[in-house]
Amino acid sequence: MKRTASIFIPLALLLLTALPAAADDKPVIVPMDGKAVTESHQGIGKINSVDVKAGKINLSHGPIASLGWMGMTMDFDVQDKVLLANLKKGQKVAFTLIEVRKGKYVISEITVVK
Ligand SMILES: [Cu+2]
Repeated sequence: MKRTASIFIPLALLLLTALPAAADDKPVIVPMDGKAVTESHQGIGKINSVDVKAGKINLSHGPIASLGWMGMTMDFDVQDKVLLANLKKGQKVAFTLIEVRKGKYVISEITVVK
């Protein structure tokens, strides 16, 4: 009796956990249109100015192939002003851009490189 029960309890638990999991599979599927995935782009640049209050940084950046951008000097908004806390004019940086709305790219990550 004891032996039988010890086999059936794990089996019953397996069934109980497996069934709801199978039912939940559908909503978890990642849509194929890619909207659930945030595409990001990598760039390298040199800092011309930093405005922590405004959350802006001016960079002279190299080409960003994944966006079809040539190298240029421009202002970027940052996703979080905290990203600018320790950055200074003249530093070389590696940064990541994400598209927050159509055609609007902001810096989501930025680190000083040597
Ligand atoms: Cu640019």
